[in-house]
Amino acid sequence: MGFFDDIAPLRYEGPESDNALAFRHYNPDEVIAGKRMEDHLRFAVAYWHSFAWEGGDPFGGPTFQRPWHLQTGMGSDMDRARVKLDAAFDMFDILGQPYFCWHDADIRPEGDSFAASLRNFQTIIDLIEDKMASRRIGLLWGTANMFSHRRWMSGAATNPDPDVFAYAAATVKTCMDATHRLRGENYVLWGGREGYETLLNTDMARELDHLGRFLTMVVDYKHKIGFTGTILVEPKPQEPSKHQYDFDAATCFGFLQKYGLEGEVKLNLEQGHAILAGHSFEHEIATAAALGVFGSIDMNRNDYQSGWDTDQFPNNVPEVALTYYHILRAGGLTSGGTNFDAKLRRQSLDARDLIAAHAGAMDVCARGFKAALAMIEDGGLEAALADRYAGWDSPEAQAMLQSDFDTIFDRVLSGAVDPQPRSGAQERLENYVNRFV
Ligand code: XLS
Ligand code: NI
Ligand code: NI
Repeated sequence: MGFFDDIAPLRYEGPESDNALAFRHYNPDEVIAGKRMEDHLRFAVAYWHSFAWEGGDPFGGPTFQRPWHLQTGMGSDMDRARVKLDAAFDMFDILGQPYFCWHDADIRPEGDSFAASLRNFQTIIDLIEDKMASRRIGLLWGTANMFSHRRWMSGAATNPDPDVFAYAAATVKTCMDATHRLRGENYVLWGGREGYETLLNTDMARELDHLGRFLTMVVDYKHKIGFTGTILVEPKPQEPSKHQYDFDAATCFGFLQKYGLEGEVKLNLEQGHAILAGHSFEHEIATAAALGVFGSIDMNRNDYQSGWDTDQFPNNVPEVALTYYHILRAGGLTSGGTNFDAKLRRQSLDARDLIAAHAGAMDVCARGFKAALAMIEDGGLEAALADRYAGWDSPEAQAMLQSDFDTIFDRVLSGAVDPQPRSGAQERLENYVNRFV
């Protein structure tokens, strides 16, 4: 008996349905703005929170007790990894989402050496390849977990110990190879413990240079093996390190530019990380878009009161609508996707909680996306922007940008310039958005 055996594949039943395990708004095949909804939203399930996480928190141990978890599972580590894999693909069949994502450590047990871990990993990758062959599911991205095991406690690429840097490089190579083999569309690097706890023991300039070299090796290796997916860095300001080097989108762009990688690497932005950085999600998306490095999203948010990375499934349509509005303005999710890097609450024990969490999140995203699309098609916000900046359309304004301070000074002194404050109309624009969400 499988973990999800009593749950049938979800169907779209429309907004009036009272079936708890059905889609009310997400209709994968519905064509909107010239594309199937599935192809706009590009949903992905995160293997780690859904299958590897056991429901622990800093005050207590596992609550979930899945058949593949250590405490409750049968057989060897590899036996349990296979049971977990079967359960994962059973859930993918139920949800029918087009993508999933993994860290190496989510899918394979750690062995007692690098070579042993790699053997486990390759065995599981073979099994994943088989399962993917008979299904319509793709890998949105693969990544390496270089933050859980104690060897990574002082960082991976930024570790003071060159042996750890080496272990990290070899690990990322294997994860990139597997991602390439499974035809992954992106490869992600979230800077787990690439940061510091105290400057008393940290040579920041050296660590940043090492991180720059490491990322350059990632890009070189991508080209060497002919991986055509996008390399994505995922910003986060703190947690687990007190200070993470990839603080936010703007910080990451500065880093990429310093090491000459801004044409090679894009960003995977996560709503919860934006919140931790004191930003809105749309701020991060608009920043990345303005700098030409928008790539993909992790659509999981934090609790606004608790102050840590709670990784909740999205459940706020107006927020999601603004997120997709800015994504659509940036050209949509091209090779990126909407990954649910999200976990259940610790008390949500049941298989159907996991299905309902994803179904609800997909519905919230579909509603937000439709609202965003309606705003784009109506054009109200775009028209308001065009009007607000209309002064810059004049030849004089454009010429000014090409001139210099003295020329501008002369024009202002002559009395030709007379600034008149205008309303920013924020309430009217907020009311406008409210008509769509
Ligand atoms: C942690 C990150 C992580 C990345 C993948 O906060 O969100 O889950 O998405 O390593
Ligand atoms: Ni996160
Ligand atoms: Ni994430």
